[in-house]
Amino acid sequence: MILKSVKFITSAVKKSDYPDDELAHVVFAGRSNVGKSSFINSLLNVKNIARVSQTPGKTRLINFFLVNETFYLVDIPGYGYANVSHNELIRFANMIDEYLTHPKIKIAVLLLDIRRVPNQDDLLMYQYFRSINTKTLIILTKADKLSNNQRVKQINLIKKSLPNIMNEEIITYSTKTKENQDKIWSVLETSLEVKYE
Ligand SMILES: Nc1nc2c(ncn2[C@@H]2O[C@H](COP(=O)(O)OP(=O)(O)O)[C@@H](O)[C@H]2O)c(=O)[nH]1
Ligand SMILES: [Mg+2]
Repeated sequence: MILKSVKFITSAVKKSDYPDDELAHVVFAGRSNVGKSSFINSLLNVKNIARVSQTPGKTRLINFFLVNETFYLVDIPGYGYANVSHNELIRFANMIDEYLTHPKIKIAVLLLDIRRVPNQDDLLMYQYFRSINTKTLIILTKADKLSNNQRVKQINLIKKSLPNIMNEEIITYSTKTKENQDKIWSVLETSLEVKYE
């Protein structure tokens, strides 16, 4: 895949803020600190496009990036923040729920840390995508942090915790080695039903 352009489009809290066109969406979700910003930057081969999601005030918004003028990469806020008030959590959950009903979502990429067993928030997110029949790709981040033996063990543990997961829906990644980058793009391209050469 050749990246021609990546542009930050907007930050949204509600429906009326979303881009108003027919382009496909690819959603990226994951617990905070799972490596989501690093993954997006690495996948797009850019130094810091996901930086927008980290600037204060935009961290808890839904950020839209337009890729190759063809589809939106949608970065939804990392869940599982500590020190967030109950009201803030509810507001946040409503904002995400509302977005996830968007009809143009073609695939959801759920990031999980390869070293951890998915927690309740991760499982909820996974079940949610399943329940709305959204195609899901699980990325196991920070794969470089484990030995080959540990990896196999963790992949099996994680798979066991995800009901009905298929082998081809789970791919390891590392920003250090960029392993499986082509494979990931190819899954995304297939879901988007377009070919970027
Ligand atoms: N070794 C290693 N560290 C990573 C990798 N991906 C992310 N990190 C580190 O994990 C931490 C959290 O990453 P960040 O992208 O900010 O996570 P986010 O909160 O999900 O956006 C940072 O210190 C990153 O450098 C990876 O593939 N390998
Ligand atoms: Mg981030």
